[in-house]
Amino acid sequence: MTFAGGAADSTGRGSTTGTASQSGQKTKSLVIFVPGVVSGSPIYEMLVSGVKKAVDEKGGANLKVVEGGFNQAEWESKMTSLAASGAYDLIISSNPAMPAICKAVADKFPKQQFLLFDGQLAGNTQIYTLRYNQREQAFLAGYLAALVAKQSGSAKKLGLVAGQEYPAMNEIILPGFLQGARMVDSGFSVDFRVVGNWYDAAKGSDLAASMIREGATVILPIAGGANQGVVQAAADGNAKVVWFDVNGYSIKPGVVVGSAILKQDRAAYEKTKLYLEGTLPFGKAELVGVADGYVDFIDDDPAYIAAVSEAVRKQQAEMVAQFRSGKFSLLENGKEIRK
Ligand code: RBF
Repeated sequence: MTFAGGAADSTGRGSTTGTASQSGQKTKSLVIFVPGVVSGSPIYEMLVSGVKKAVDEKGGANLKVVEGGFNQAEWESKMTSLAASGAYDLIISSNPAMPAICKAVADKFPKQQFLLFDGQLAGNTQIYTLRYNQREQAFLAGYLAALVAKQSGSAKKLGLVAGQEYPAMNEIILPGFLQGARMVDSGFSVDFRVVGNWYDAAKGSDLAASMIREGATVILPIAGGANQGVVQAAADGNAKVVWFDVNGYSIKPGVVVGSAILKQDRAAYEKTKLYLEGTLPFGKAELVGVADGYVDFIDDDPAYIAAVSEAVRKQQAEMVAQFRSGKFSLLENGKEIRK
């Protein structure tokens, strides 16, 4: 008999109705492979906290977190080592590059299962993926950014600082940001610049400062640890920032004027829980957006209310309400759907 040690906790004395031990299932071992580092990348922080919450709540499972670091050339071999060890029932990860890497590893290790977020691969029975409608997320960021820029009376120019170029950035996020801005005024353009990694705050700051000199008034940083540099340059240059993925208002109140978020913590919690319950639909690729409750714009934070005029907040709220109710939605290719 296998002892389901993971189900025990400090209060586990006496008559707890442990699920894993009683059903005779073995303790599950889970590992989160972070493609980068956790610190400075909220999308990874949410991944870890959501998975941890599910594991703590369900019991009967072990969890390890492994940071893959910033050398992307090493990710596949590191992932291969995790699978080859045979130590983990489930490998969890997140970013658009992971499905292809995990598919290659899955082919070599047919028993290894994967739970992947922020990426897409359908039809592989070892892999489940969930990604977010980032056209909607970026649209809401762009709409607010343009409202703020327009109200300030400055040039119709926004900025986007990305860690690197990748298909979701070039084909979904950047065009979505521009689409949102142009819904406010068709004269808007976006100055797009790339740091070249996900950590260099000095480079992020230089790029943002240069954009600001050339007329950009509101900047969207999507560059992990380099985002801090963008915020500093905006504060120094009297520009504004729209945050992505999590609530960023407290990072620099008055400078951060919007937060277009993903609920990756919620998704990671829910899908890990399904896995532990034995009902995660491997082979499926899901896409979730604002109306599903996984993408949103935070408009009730006191720092947002303090930083942004009532007129702008009202217009933004009307747009957000349409997305939340499902009256207005966007396909990832930008097609507008009105119900
Ligand atoms: N986003 C981060 O915040 N930190 C990272 O270290 C990071 N690394 C990435 C590496 C690759 C290869 C790709 C394609 C994307 C990466 N992203 C990273 C972006 C992330 O997947 C997502 O697009 C953004 O967080 C916006 O939601």
